[in-house]
Amino acid sequence: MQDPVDQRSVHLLNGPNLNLLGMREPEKYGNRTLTDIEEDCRRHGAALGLTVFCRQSNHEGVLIDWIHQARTEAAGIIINPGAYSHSSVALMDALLAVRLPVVEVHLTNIHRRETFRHHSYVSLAATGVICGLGADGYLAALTFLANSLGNTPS
Ligand code: CA2
Repeated sequence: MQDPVDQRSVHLLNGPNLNLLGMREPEKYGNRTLTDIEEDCRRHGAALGLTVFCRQSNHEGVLIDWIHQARTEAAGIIINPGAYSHSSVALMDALLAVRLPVVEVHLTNIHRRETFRHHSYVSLAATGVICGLGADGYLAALTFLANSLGNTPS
């Protein structure tokens, strides 16, 4: 029999090009590297009683495999799908299939940017969407999941 899902585990997934954070276009995406942001998320998650597993990929299929993996290992998903938000029906289908709480995060306010960024397929599978708050958006997503999963710090 499969192990029960760890109700305190959250998988944080970042999509294409987000490995470049802090190295290019700081005026748009900020100075912090993805490693900095992931460390903050693990620390904030721990204070909320959550274990946060962080991964980034530039490949759609890899992200889909990780979403499937979250089905049996995580209580919730936080995902910044990058540009795949605006194109990937496959990511949307994967997120719908796993039936977990999903928070979609964008560093920038996608509604103040080019028209093609205004629509996200992933939003159709998300419990909620946070955009425009920079890296704080990930922390807000963790706070939401901790509250909705009923976790308390140990
Ligand atoms: O605002 C966001 O978080 C986005 O998901 C970022 C994506 C963009 O395609 C989405 O429309 C909104 C782009 C990620 C690119 O990341 C970079 C980071 C540093 C330097 C260059 C790109």
